Amino acid sequence: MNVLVTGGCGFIGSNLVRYLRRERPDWTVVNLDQLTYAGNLENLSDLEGDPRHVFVRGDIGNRELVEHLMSVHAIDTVLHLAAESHVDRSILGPEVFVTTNVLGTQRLLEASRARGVKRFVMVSTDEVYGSLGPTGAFTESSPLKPSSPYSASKTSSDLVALAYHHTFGMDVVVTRCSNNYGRYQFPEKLIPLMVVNALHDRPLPVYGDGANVRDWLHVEDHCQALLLALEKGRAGEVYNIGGGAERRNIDIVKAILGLVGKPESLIQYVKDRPGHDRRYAIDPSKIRAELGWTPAHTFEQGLAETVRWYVDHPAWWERVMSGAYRQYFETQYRHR
Ligand code: NAD
Ligand code: TDX
Repeated sequence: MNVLVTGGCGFIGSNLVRYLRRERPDWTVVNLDQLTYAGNLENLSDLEGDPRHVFVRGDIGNRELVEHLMSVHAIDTVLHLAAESHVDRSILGPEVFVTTNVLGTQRLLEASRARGVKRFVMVSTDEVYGSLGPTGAFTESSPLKPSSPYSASKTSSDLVALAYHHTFGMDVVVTRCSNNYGRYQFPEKLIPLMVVNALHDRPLPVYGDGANVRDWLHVEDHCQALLLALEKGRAGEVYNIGGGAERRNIDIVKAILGLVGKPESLIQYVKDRPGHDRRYAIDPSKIRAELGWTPAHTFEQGLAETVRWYVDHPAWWERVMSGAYRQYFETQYRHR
């Protein structure tokens, strides 16, 4: 098998590339990534010299490039993760979210259709369903009501992917997962941001009253679910993936402070995120019943391990936050 993973230098993508190399050692993984601020080849430095991991720097929206690499590497399957992924950034500047997430995805689908790929897995998000009240959970048939420019762009790409199945008969599987956490997450997202700020004795900015709830999924459990969706999912189907760990933001922030031994006086309540979704919760019955998926990590253990990883790897987050590694990489490219 020759698999194209898009966004393989980002948080989930790099964990997924490593997971695939470990679990399916005879597959070749071609990793197409533009290396935006969120993508770092350093996330995969342990795979340097691995002949079955091929990195290509480029834009999913560059049809010529995508068709060329699909043909050169005889790609038969696509796992599509590349996206602009941060809600707050989509509020500051929505345009690139539509360009990458919607148009980029459509172009990648078109190239995949032309190539006749056997399966296209579209990694979507639970944010397509919008916000929940205090009870209930999203099922695959919950109405789609995205709130932010980010989630609206993901909903559009999710629906375009399903349209390629319904209209053109392409083999597409859509997954909608909850909030991931784990190693190599860029420190703009809640958990790594709070760890890094706490380690620097900087204020921890909690939006609104801190009582917004997210359903947390360990990135390795997510990778396992994606491989199952790829190998056993049914074409044209949507699968929700959730960790079954609903937590209030403020409780996570306090747990992180406890783990790094810093005082709660670092917590600073700040102005709420505009349009902030109150609660997400996932009903993962379908993927459990059909694909036999169950998460292996408990949240408390996974959080403690993740926090420990950030504490032990300051050089990683200092470099990715300063863009130092990307600048080095770009210099290397210019000289070639
Ligand atoms: P990330 O921001 O860490 O990584 C995104 C990657 O995509 C980066 O490596 C970036 O360089 C690359 N990229 C961006 N634009 C590109 C383009 N035009 N062409 C090629 N590559 C490009 O994101 P993540 O958190 O790893 O999320 C991966 C996917 O999972 C996204 O589609 C996201 O919407 C989805 N998702 C994430 C979460 C989460 O909690 N992180 C939850 C649900 C769904
Ligand atoms: O500084 C902060 N303070 C704060 O209170 C940040 C960065 C976040 N928050 C809150 C907002 C959310 O309620 O924490 C919660 C989690 O925020 P994010 O880490 O930004 O994630 P979220 O907005 O929930 O979106 C994430 O999950 C769904 C990913 O970023 C998306 O890519 C994914 O689709």
